[in-house]
Amino acid sequence: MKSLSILALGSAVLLAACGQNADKPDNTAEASATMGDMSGDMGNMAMPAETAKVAKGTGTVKAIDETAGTITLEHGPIAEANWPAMTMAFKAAPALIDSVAVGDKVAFDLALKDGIGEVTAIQKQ
Ligand SMILES: [Cu+2]
Repeated sequence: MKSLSILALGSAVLLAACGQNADKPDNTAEASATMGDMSGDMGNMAMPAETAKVAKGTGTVKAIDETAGTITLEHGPIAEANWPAMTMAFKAAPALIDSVAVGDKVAFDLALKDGIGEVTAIQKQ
């Protein structure tokens, strides 16, 4: 009888301990920190391969911002990005920005990531 009740007591304590562990704020924080790290790593590795695609477009240079590293293009529809014609600013490398002027009609390549396009090539037409 004695040993039985010790066993029962023992498992009750174990169960309580388990419940406590699961609800411990420390555990939760650890778990979400790990999740955050994982998704950060996955994001870095997976995004370029998964979502970067190249789109081609034509348009007119409306503005150039060398400080921000952007070219504003009034561009025609870009099917690859599901974009209608519009005017918007794109990131671009300094060499590309220097190669065009406001008012130029241009053909350009875009690298598309997460719905954001970066000009990777641009030629005056
Ligand atoms: Cu656009």
